[in-house]
Amino acid sequence: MIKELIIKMFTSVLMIGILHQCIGHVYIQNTYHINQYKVLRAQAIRTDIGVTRLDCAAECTRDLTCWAVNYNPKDGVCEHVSYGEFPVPESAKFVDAGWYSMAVTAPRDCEDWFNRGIRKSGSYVIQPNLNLPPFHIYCNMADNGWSVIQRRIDGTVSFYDKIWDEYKNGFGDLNGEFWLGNEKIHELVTLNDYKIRFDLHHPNGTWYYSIHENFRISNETENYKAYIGSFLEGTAGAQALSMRNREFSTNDRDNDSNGKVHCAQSLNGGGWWYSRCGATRLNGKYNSEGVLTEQPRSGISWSTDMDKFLNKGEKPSLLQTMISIKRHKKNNS
Ligand SMILES: [Ca+2]
Repeated sequence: MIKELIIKMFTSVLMIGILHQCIGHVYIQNTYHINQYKVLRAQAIRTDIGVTRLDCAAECTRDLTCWAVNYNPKDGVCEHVSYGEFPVPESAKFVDAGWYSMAVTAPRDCEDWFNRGIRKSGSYVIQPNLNLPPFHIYCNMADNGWSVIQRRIDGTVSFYDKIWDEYKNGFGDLNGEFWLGNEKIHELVTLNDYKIRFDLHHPNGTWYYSIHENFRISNETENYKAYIGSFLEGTAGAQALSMRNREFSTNDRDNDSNGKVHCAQSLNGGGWWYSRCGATRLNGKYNSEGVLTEQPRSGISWSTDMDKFLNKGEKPSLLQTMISIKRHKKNNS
């Protein structure tokens, strides 16, 4: 609501010429809405001097509380304005010679950050849908920027006992182990076509991976049902197809395809798109030995195909996993 008002306000006098001239090919169009007046000078939450217009706007996108900037090219003065000050009252809005104000929106995903020149993996603010608030996500900047929706590293965060609402809203630490949250995943994959990548660290020391096209999940009303397209490439096989058309289940919600068993609960498998129940559960109970066990039930499992890599007849429990998504170039040039 607030965001819509500010966008409307700024776009009413959008100056495309300046946008192209100043932003050039490095930044993404539609990110900056430039206006020739200045807002709320007295209430700037931060002021930088001697910066470029580009850096001024870029710095704003890194801060969740910054929704607009005032910029004066003469001395490179950059004022950050907080969303808390909007909608801007007419009395506070005035034309000031030499100043420009820009409403700034965050990138829609990690690839947009990569295209802005960011190369360091870490937590960044994105805003896939301009009508919804921006949020933080972990970006893996390898291979042009993947938006990470799940990460397991060492068992610090417990996944198997989390309930529906926790999987819905996300949990964990973005710089460590986490589940981004089904609402955010749904928001991310709804407006563009995404491919999905699974990175799996087997206890034999090898990383395996698998990429499928056309990944999306429906909304909560449809239990975040998963849609998975064709296998594109990878060393971990097409096991993700087991998730195709499956609804999400958790400890406290049984939406799987097995009428007799509550897969998430009985396998200590955590929230997942179970079939009947299948071998795949990347949110299962962590086993630091790297072994899938029955008593007690624990393990992070992908596919029976991966069993052959272990000795001693033991079944492997993955030691690290990462699930990430990126826009599919075929459909989004
Ligand atoms: Ca069931």
